[in-house]
Amino acid sequence: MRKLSIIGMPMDLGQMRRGVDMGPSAIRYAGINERLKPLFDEIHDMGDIPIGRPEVVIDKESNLRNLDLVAEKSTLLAEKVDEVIQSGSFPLVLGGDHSIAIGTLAGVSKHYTNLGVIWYDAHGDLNTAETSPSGNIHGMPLAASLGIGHHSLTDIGGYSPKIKPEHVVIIGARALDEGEKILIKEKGIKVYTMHEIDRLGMAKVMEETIAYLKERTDGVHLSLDLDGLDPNDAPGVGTPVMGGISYRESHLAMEMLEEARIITSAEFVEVNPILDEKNKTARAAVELMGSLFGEKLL
Ligand code: EXY
Ligand code: MN
Ligand code: MN
Ligand code: MN
Repeated sequence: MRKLSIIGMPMDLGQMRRGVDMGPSAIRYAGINERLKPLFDEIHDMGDIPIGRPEVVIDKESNLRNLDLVAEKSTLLAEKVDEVIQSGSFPLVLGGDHSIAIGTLAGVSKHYTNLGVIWYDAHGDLNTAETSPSGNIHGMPLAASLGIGHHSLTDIGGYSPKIKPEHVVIIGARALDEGEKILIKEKGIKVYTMHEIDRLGMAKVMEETIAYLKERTDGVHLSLDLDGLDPNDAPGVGTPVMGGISYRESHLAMEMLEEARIITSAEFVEVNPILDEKNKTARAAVELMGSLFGEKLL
């Protein structure tokens, strides 16, 4: 029996552009439930984790924006995700800015010995308070999940690290800060930048990614930041970077993941309907989910 649980995480506290808190609504409006219904025996839309409208607070000691709030809300998400996995259902989390991944991974990783992660993103999200140019936590969730950064972020769920660097594959990178580049080299994180995607083609990139993770991991989380896609295909994001992965290449990537049957949890983040063109980015997210979960044309 194939069960899916959808969890909305309308959190915009990890960055400064309002509107990404409406991501889950935009994705539901784009028809996620109807689209995925034929692909599962059961779909349970669990609604949204309550975030409220808290005031922006900058942590005095670390300078991190909304540190305590992000930690508090991430804990709620981690508990919900944990519950979903325990019930034998596939957790699909809708963001929210990418800081939500801290909570998602805290809920997922305890169920695996060696959890793999595909980080589909223009960015590395490998900053810490020390290396961040912005103080925005959405630029830090991958580092935090690796156990690097402020303890309030690394210790969500009461354990750290959530993942090991050799089990991470970043796909689509084209905007990395200096500290992130150093960390990637130091930890030996596998990265397919846009250069490799152009040069090898997405099919080869995914073949290699799948083989790499199959060999090393017992489950794979897909953390898909819509800004991994080119802004022409996904304009509704807070930190767009030109020259990204195309809509077609992204479909191919999702189809290959589906064929390989390696994905055990997923999140789609950074959809900001205020910055979007007629909900194009949320619609792209839903269409990609269709491919990820096995929609077939014929
Ligand atoms: N690297 C920049 C920072 O840390 O501020 C930008 C981060 C954007 C993070 C996003 C959504 O993937
Ligand atoms: Mn990101
Ligand atoms: Mn990004
Ligand atoms: Mn196709």
